[in-house]
Amino acid sequence: MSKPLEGIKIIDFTHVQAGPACTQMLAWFGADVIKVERPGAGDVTRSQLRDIPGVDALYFTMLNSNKRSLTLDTKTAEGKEILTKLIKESDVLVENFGPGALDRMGFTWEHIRELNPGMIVASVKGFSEGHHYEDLKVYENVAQCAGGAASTTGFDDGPPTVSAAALGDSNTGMHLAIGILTALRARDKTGKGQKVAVSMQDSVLNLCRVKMRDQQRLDRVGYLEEYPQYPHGSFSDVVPRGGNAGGGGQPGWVLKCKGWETDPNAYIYFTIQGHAWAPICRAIGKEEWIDDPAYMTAQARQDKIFDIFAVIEDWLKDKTKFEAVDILRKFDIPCSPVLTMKELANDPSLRASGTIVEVDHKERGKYLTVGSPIKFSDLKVDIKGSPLLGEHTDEILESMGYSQQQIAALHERRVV
Ligand code: CAO
Repeated sequence: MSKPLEGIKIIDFTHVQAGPACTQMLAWFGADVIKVERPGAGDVTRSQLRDIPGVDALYFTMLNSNKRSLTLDTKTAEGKEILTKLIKESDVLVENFGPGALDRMGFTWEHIRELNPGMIVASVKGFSEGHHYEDLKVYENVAQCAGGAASTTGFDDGPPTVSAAALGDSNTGMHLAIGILTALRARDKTGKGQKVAVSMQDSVLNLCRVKMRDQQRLDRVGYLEEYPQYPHGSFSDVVPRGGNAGGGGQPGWVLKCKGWETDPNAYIYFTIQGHAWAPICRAIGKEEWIDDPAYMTAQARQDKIFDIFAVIEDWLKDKTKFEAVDILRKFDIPCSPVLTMKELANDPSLRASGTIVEVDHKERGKYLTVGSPIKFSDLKVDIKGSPLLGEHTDEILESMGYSQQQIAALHERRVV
């Protein structure tokens, strides 16, 4: 079956996580993604946090599946010549170098556009162009702090806290993928390429939209009723850290289950969805609360929400997180066990859906990765192992018209 992005050739100048997450997804959907790496070294994640000596680290293999690897020193004249040819025959160039690196290499947007007017040049930077921090290099947690996630995450009595979810990296990559697909659609109509730029700060902020909502509510009314600080604590003039409170109109919290004293993940997330109040009361054996004016509306419950959670925890104390959810699901209550990476890795449903997949790697053998979170009715996403450094250099150069002799000479001079 032909894949939707088949025929789209992408020069993948990305490294670490933000860029590779984007190009990996495009490769899954059929694009020919040529990862261009420095000879001898490659993407720094090949050697970061290795679990097997001398073998590409999981950090690399889990972000670079379905790609081809071309080694090329783009700072040499011959390397620039090869890159120039590649630009002429490709559709998209994706990069997440530090600010100005592509320009310093001699490939400004203007120059690339001259070489190939249909080319889409997609970039990730820490901050957007013209921003007063535009010169900064940025990693994941830096972006989470710059984008408003850290100041609003954690508990009121603790420091700003970063999330384990890659809001700065992979999230930015997903934004970039949307930008690239949009630019490809525009090119279908106009024949022209364009520059697509996504900043990590903006991408984090985009996911913190409801916190910006809360800032404006706070400015107007001086409190935020769904935060644990309300009504017993106090508010300053900035959105506080809300702990595990539900971010929407539904109060929620992480609640202890049987075994929490020894198992740090023996918890469920419990949501008190307004219209589910009666089923909640029935589920936890508190029928008398259903029609009690002191409990029957969300507003009436607000000042005793933590007392209510304490009662639910008492109900949970002889149930494991899985037993609890199995009961609560029958009452249509939005909840989930707090799942560990180990539980997720072995989850039969995730294996069956292809969200957790086992892939083969030439040197490492089998490893687990996270497959496509997007499911299609007419596309089966087939996840392949990541390429070894320079694994496809010769075949790519041959397809560009270089002879065996020329390729051997390029290897000799360490251009590839
Ligand atoms: N051949 C020759 N040179 C190459 C090359 C190749 N194939 N590929 C890269 N290079 C060179 C670049 O030209 C650049 O050289 P100069 O700085 O001399 O111009 C250098 O390698 C790469 O620089 P860099 O700034 O990208 O790398 P770094 O390790 O210093 O910084 C990072 C890493 C991630 C902080 C920076 O790339 C960055 O801020 N990127 C944008 C934001 C981003 O994506 N961050 C997320 C990363 S995931 O957490």
